Amino acid sequence: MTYILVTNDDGVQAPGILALAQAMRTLGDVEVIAPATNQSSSGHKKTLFTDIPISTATLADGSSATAVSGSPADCVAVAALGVLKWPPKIVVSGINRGGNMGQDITYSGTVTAALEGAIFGVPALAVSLDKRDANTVEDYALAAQLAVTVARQVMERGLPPMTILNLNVPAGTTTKGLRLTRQGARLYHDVLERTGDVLRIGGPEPSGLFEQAGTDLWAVHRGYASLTPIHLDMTAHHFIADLAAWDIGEEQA
Ligand SMILES: [Mn+2]
Repeated sequence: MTYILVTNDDGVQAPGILALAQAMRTLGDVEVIAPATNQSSSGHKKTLFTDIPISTATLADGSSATAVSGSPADCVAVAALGVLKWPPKIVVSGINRGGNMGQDITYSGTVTAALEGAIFGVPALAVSLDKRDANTVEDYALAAQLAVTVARQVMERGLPPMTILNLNVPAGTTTKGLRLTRQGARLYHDVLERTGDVLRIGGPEPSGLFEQAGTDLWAVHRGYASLTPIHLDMTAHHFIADLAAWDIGEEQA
């Protein structure tokens, strides 16, 4: 039987992971391994040389899961290193409460858990719902359905090395369809709040450059689901020629 690993960053008891796990069961056997608590915005954190407690959790539908007191990437790493059967056919991460578009993907534990799957050589899909107040399993129904459609193709076709897919779904019960997109540009509006020696980063929700056609933010802003292929090679190829002209003692080949 095909085996699917499901994780997230909102925590093992979040409604989005339950919706995702239930949907993925239509494609194969599902194991859920996820952070014990909300690890949103934890980035690609990996816990090394530090204890990582695990426990068994029961989801709201009575199914069991593994709860990890670590980061989303830790969940995938410990699964790969022997906690669970390995490899799965696919790692699916989400469904995140809130979109992960533009530069969000570097902060997102949802996306970085998928990237960890790619590092361990398994095709991976990150799924996010562009709705910050999605608090019921029903809120995630459409995103879960789209995740099944994309995951089925990934399982049939595979993905290139070090490549994941990033699926973002607009709020609501329908979309205008699916767009293949490139990573767009978020605009953050962070505000530093200070109480004596205690700092807090707050402020309004981020926005983005919604008019850049063909981007993730452009598509979701217009009611389309967005699918972006993401690569772990972050080299700025367009800057290499200019950088070569710097006076930094580079050895010529
Ligand atoms: Mn999250």
